[in-house]
Amino acid sequence: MSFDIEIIRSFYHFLPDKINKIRKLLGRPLTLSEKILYSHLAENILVSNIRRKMDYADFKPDRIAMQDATAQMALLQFMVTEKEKVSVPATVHCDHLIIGRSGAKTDLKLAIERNSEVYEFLSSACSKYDIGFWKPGSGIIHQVVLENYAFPGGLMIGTDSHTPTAGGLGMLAIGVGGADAVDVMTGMDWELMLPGLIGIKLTGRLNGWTSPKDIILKLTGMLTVKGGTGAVFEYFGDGAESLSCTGKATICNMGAETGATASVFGFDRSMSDYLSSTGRSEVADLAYHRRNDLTGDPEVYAEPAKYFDRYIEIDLSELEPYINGPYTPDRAIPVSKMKEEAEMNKWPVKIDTGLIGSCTNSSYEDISRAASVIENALSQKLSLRSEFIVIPGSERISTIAEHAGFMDIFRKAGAKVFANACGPCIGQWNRDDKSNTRLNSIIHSFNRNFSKRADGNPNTHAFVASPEMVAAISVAGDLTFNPLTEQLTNSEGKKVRLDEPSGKALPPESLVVSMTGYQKPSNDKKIEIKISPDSERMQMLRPFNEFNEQDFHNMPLLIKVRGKCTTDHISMAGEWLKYRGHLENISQNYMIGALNYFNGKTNSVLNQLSGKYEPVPDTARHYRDSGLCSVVIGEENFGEGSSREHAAMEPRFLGVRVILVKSFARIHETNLKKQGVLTLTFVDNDDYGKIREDDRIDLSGLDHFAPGNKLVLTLNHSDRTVERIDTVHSFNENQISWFKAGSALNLIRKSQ
Ligand code: MIC
Ligand code: SF4
Repeated sequence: MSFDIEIIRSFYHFLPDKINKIRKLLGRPLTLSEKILYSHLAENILVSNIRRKMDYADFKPDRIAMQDATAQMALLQFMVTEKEKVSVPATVHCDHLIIGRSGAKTDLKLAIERNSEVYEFLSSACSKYDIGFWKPGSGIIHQVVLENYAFPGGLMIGTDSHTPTAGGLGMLAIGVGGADAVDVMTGMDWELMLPGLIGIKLTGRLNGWTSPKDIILKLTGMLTVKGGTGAVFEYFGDGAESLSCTGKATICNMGAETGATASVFGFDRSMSDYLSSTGRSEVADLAYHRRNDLTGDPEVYAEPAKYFDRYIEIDLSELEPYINGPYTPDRAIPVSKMKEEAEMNKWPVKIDTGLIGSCTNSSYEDISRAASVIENALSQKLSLRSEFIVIPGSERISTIAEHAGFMDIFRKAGAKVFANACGPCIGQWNRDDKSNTRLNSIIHSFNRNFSKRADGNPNTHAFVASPEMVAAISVAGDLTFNPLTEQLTNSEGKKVRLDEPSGKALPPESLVVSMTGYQKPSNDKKIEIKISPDSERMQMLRPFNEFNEQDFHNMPLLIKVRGKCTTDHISMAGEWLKYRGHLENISQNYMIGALNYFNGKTNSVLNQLSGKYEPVPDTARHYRDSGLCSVVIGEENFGEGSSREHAAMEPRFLGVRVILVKSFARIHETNLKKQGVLTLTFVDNDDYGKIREDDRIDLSGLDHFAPGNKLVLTLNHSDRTVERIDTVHSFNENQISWFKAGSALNLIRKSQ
């Protein structure tokens, strides 16, 4: 079945004409990213007037996807607008709230019991507002989108940072906060700063133990967690064409770890095969007829340095498997160097658990290659020395993997199979080991490995690798094992070498997989969405206050964060996921993971009113309830990671009005602006040092707040000295009107 087939047909019908016009207007050949972005521009925007990384433009996405942990807030905001139905096709996917413990069946049952209030809210809101609903157990948002909705040349947004996964099927898919989704659901255009373009040419062929995951692990190491900020990665070259569609999706998924806005590959055979294998031959045929418009122009790929802002080349034939970590996905270590690194850094080398799957690596190819490693190990009388957990990305994948016998191989080796959901990837893992501080290592094929992410233990060293490498290392039980060069001792005391993994891109036959977990969109106006005022899980939203200049005087410092501050530090996931529909309750986790610059502790800041060190959320509330707004200071790439807008709504709810940092991650900055928080960056990063723990801060110049102007902060130190620091902002006219209205949502309500 092909969803959206009429929309896709009509889009392809008009595409050549649109692209010819754009090419003529710009007078040069086009990259694929430009073709997709420009063909989705809102009518009033002139292509030649927008400059990359400088100008905002309005777009019309084809689709919106939301997952349960972010959809709750998105839909609560949508309800405030009082619209009758969504203006663009949309889906909600129940994947984040399922805790992995003993196995798919029992875990799913428990999740349905525990989260019934949330699932009912989401399901009835979907039926009321014309949104497709994927029930718990149906799969992880990005995998389900790839299997059902993504199409080459399309543009979509999703309330999850790994939305770019659909780039593996040639779609430009961008992660956003819920408030952006609300704009599009209400029929407004979607605003984005025109991204920069990074061209990545892949040459040669993967071989032996290397896989698509290693390409992105290497690239993340090269670019770091902020190197892709504000850019689209466009992959091309004969190496790119040699990869499977799902391998491409893995690469696009993890582009998010460099801060990239999106990643995309041009249409090719692998995509048309994948479309057919997932029951969408019709889309494959339509795309084939538009193949030249669904890839970059040949002149661009012949002289990439001329058309991209940056150009990188990777030879796949020379690539080595990588293991990235611990604590950050950009610490890229080739497998041959792991022994040395682990020894030097004294990392625990015994691997407690290996985990494969997630939205990053759940394809038939991934599962089949990992299964081949385990099967080969068993046949050579080796066994798993680590606990091994498989997390299939979707009902479709688990059905196919079961049918092919892969799950039996895993089970025979003693592995556990969890539900088709995020599970341990987002801290939804009830680890048998209850200790919350034990020093240990795990290895997984997910994308993120920030501190405490998988199990809440700050001493868990999490490493990221391909599923086949995770399988091999779990057999060895040792982080430093290199399957390319080393042997293992089997149960008979013999030295044996693991064979290279083998697998296929797609299942041999196209299986018809039932979609038991899907509920069709409907627009049933009779449905009443009820939220009990006593509920702990859901709470109706109350609008934030409009701009009042007085709020920006005499503001105490809430926290000056030292070092890395991801959205996991700002609004932790794991057990807190249960409050994603309740702003007041979830605000109790605000910044509890961030390090206070002044005392090196987490969740302990000076409360200037009580004179004591207290938890961050309590201190913020104390200030707010005493009529004071507060300020947060941070360092580089502040808010990297997730799209969760709770990380932006919580500070606003707690009275934080100014966040001043060295640099922001894209989605988080937009989320803050949408909620009416003033996002500022230092003109001189050394001024970070000037902010003291007991400062009272004034902000002047807001009466002439305009695009491009500087704003001056006055630091009133307790010794009565005063210092001034210059800051800049990136608000455009429209965003300034959100700020003045108190939030973007207030502005939508006003315009009704
Ligand atoms: C993640 O991988 O961090 C998440 C959990 O999927 C988040 C979304 C969320 O916090 O709900 C993301 O990537 O955006
Ligand atoms: Fe879920 Fe993990 Fe993927 Fe986020 S990265 S969508 S938590 S599987």
